[in-house]
Amino acid sequence: AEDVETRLQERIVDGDKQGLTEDLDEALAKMPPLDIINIHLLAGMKVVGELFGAGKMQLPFVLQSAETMKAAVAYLEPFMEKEEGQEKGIIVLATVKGDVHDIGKNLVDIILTNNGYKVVNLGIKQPIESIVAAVREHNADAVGMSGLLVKSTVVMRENLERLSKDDVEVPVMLGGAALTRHYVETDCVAAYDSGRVAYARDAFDGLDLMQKIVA
Ligand code: B1M
Repeated sequence: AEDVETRLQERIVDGDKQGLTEDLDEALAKMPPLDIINIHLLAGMKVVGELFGAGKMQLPFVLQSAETMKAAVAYLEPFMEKEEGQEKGIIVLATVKGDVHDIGKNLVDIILTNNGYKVVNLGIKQPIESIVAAVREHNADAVGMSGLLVKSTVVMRENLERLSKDDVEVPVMLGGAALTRHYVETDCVAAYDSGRVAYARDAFDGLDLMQKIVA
């Protein structure tokens, strides 16, 4: 197909890893790795979400798209600029209980890590107990919760209630496609009276918040 940008987007939609690295190399000659991810690969994931939501794509194919996305991100990661020097702060990051979506969370991990933060990435389907334990163990400066399902937005609010109950005061950032800024700034803020909670629209927003939290 046409230009490399279009081909990459199509690879995500089709879940096609054959020749992926060659296309990524070609794209790397034209633009920075984060642009490849944020503009072209995510455009493909958006199409996948639309097709799946409309019943035009079955789950196993969505999974193949996700695996292609992960392979591409893993390939691009070493090409990203890394800030050297002192560790700027520690964040515990997790996809919440009941939710397996982790591509967005892992992008947040990469961007924070490359910008000098230590990320304790707990993985997917994490109950609040594990998050609290990790905060204590690592003496974390912040918690990041991710989740893409509508029901995860409820889990996040419940998690915040639990943090309040346990007198955890660490700042929290929330991200994921089903969240809205309004929900975070009303319901979630109300649920977390012992600490601060903020909404991150994307991974860069997350970096911005982290910079403010540990400033
Ligand atoms: Co699922 N899925 N999925 N899925 N999936 C969605 C989320 C869905 C919207 C698709 C649709 O219907 N159109 C829908 C949710 C519906 C809803 O709740 N309203 C859905 C569904 C229904 C499901 C299942 C229930 C399907 C089923 O089993 N019948 C099931 C859920 C299982 C479970 O969790 N218990 C399921 C499974 C899967 C796969 C396993 C096949 C796969 C995930 C693979 C993986 O992650 N390892 C998958 C995928 C790939 C998607 C879509 C197509 C793409 C998600 C994605 O990776 N996007 C998705 C459609 C969509 O989102 N529109 C969909 C790219 C990623 C970079 O974006 O994670 O949003 P995102 O991250 C963004 C921001 O949100 C933000 O930064 C990133 C960009 O910089 N961000 C943060 C995210 N977390 C952050 C945390 C932060 C800060 C920013 O700080 C802490």
